Amino acid sequence: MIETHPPHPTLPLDIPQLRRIAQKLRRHMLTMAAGKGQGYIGQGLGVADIMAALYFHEMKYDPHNPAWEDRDRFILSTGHYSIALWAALVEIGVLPEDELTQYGADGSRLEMSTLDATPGVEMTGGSLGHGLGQGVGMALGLRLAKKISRVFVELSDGELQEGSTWEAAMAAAHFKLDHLVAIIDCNGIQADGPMVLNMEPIAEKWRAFGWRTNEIDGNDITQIVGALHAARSATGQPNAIVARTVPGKGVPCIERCEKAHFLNLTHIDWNVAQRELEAQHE
Ligand SMILES: Cc1ncc(C[n+]2csc(CCOP(=O)(O)OP(=O)(O)O)c2C)c(N)n1
Repeated sequence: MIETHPPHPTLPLDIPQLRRIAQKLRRHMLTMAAGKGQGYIGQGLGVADIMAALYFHEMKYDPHNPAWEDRDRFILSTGHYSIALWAALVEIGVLPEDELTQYGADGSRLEMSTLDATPGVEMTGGSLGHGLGQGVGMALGLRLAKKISRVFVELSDGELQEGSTWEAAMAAAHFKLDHLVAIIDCNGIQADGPMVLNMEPIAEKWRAFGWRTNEIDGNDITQIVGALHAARSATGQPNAIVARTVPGKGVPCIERCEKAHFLNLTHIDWNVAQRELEAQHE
């Protein structure tokens, strides 16, 4: 069993606490999108529960030292989901909350796509299809360095249409990278609406590539935590978590958007969105 306790004294949080954190992450994301008037908010809201579980429960991570060499690594392969990472890094204390208003601003550290110059970011994102390969490289490097750190890679269903993802998947299984966890955000959308290619059955594909695979509701914190715990005990196989998420989760007017890939003032009244989020109580 992998030792995962983070060094932060208040972590890991339990399930009810994680639900509250996910709500706070959604609030941060709406603050960013409303401030800029636009953003990749649908995806961010969709993965809020996953981000809460990773940063506040599962990852070995020291927010006082985000470059700590023994940390678990998180790679956001979908760089345009940066809004979700900024929310997590603000909530855990790596970035200051007053920077949220800088999302997407010129010269900001909170770019619309991740930049590795920002504290807490492992790699620059934007060019899709590279995160899993980078994760495989990191996992191999950590093994060579005899580190016990794990590597978590978030990628999207759209990235399953890129050959580089499957090349990385083959390599991970070949090298038996059991300290690698891929979380595939299956939100069913791509840039222009629904998925262009049918990628189903997604879980079976990962199993066929030699990955220990769990398919879950990616907006159910109990299921997310369960799948992350299961991944701790993998031996000799990398782990895939196929997470079915709802774009805009928690904000009905965004959930209803047919094209939730990039939203601006023509699609969303941000005041309504914020009120709807606050109306969600456990
Ligand atoms: C290699 C590459 N090709 C195209 C793009 C342009 N692009 C940005 S986001 C996006 C949609 C990708 O869909 P998905 O990864 O499933 O993300 P989601 O719809 O959830 O935002 C595309 C095509 C890119 N960033 N990188």
